[in-house]
Amino acid sequence: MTETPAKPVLLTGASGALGRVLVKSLGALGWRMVLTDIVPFRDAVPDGATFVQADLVDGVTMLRLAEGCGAIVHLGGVSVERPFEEVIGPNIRGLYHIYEAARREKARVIFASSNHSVGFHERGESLPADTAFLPDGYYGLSKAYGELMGRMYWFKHGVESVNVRIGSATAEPVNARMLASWLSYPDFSRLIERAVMAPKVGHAVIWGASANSRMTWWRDDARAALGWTPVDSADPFAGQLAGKVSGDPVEERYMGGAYCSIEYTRNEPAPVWGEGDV
Ligand code: 15L
Repeated sequence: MTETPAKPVLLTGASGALGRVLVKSLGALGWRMVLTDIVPFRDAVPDGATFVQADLVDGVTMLRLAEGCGAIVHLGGVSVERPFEEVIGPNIRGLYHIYEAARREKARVIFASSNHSVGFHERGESLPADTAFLPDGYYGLSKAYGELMGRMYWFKHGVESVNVRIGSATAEPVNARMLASWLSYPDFSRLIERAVMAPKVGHAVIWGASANSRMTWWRDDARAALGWTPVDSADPFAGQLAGKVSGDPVEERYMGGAYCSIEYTRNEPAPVWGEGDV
C-alpha cells in the first residue's frame, strides 16, 4: 500500500472527465475523499469517499465541505471557452470560495489551470513557467486570475498551491496539436498524487503535458520539487495525426489552438509577444 494523505482531500469537479479519472485512481490508492460537483456523480463512489452535489458559487457549502480536509483538488468550474457572464461565477467567485476554505483549513490547493492562460504564445516559443500570461479568451483569463489568486493567498496567508497548466488531458491525442499538448490520464493522476503528497510546494506551477517529443513549448517548472516525471508520450500517434491540422492560420499559429480563433476579430496578424510594441 502506498502512502495516503494524512487528512481527506476535497475534489471539486468530480463528475467531469478528469474528476472521474481521479476518483478512480486515487480511490484505488485508498484515499479518503470528499467529492463534489454541480451535476450528479454517476460512477460508483469508492470506499472512503462521499459525494455531495453542490454549486461552487455557494460559499457556505464549500466551507463546510472543506472542513477537516488537508488539500483541495480544484477541477470544478467552466472548463471550456464560454461568454464572460458564464465564466465569472464558477471560475472567479467559486475559486474565491475554494481559497477561503483553504485558508480556514490550512489546506493546500491543487488548481486545474490551463494552457489557455498562455494560449496566445506562438507554438515556436519555449516558455518557462514564469512566462507572461497571454490568455486566449475569458476561460483562459479566469485561469490566469486563478493562478494570481493563489499567489496572493500564498504571500498573504501562506496557503500553498500547485497550479497545473493542463495541456490536453484526454484518453488519446486526436489531432496534430495534441502531439505536443497531450497529457495522458495516468500521467495526470500521478501528477495530482504528487502535488498532494509532496512535503512542501509553496506556490508552484507545472506544465501538464506528457513526455511528448514535440512538447518543446513549455519548460522549467516545479516538477522536480514535486517528484513528478511524465512517462507516457503522444509520439506513437504521430504517424496518424501529424497531418491532422485545421487549416485555420490563427488556430495553427498559437499554443491555445482553436480557442484563439473563437470570436477573433483582428484583421492583420498580431505581433509576437515580447518582440516590438505589444
Ligand atoms: C482546456 O483547458 C480544456 O479544459 C479542454 O477541454 C481542452 O480544450 C484543452 O484545454 C486543450 O487545450 O486541448
